[in-house]
Amino acid sequence: MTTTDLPEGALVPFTVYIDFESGDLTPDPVVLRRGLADLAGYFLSDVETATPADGDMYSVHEIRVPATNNNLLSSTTVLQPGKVGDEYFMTKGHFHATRDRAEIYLTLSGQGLLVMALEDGTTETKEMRPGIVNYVPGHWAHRSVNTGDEPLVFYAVYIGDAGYDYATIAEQGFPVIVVEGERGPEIVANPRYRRA
Ligand code: S6P
Ligand code: ZN
Repeated sequence: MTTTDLPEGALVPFTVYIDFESGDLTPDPVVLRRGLADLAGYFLSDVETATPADGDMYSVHEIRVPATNNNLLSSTTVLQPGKVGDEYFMTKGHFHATRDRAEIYLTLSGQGLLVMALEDGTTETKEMRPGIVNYVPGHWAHRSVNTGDEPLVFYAVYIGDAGYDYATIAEQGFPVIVVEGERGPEIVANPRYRRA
């Protein structure tokens, strides 16, 4: 089949392999790597106090298709274990720029928590472990947190034109944070949360 045979907007079917342990794709266009410096200001403590302190926090590996609402974008995220102060390593977190766009997370390896929040400050936190599908409806900001000792690897599928609004979370934070308590992970109020 030549591309001239395709209906408008259609793509040629393709296949990608995902290594569930590493999160690597084949083929693998890694689109994003975020280190401690990129997360400066996201934790209560200074990122320079992080353990481990080697600078890497997470990578995103995307299965690329045009970012339009007739396509499903998808990616793996590999979030390393570690802490900044008492807070576990986490993603920046975002609302979708097109607020009503939903998303699905399937955890492939590791363990963690998925923290979600509406703009009015309502929160929901759900477990992430291999086999769990987390449905993130539109309008919910979402952040994943690695509460384990191994990389947290998950596969996310989202409507192509969802986009990213990082600024709201960067300014306001999430209403809750996830810290290591005496008996494991604890979800506590974020003293720095500012509602719009
Ligand atoms: C995209 C989806 C994920 C995140 C990734 C990194 O809609 O939610 O692929 O982009 O987990 O998190 P963040 O908050 O830095 O984009
Ligand atoms: Zn998202």
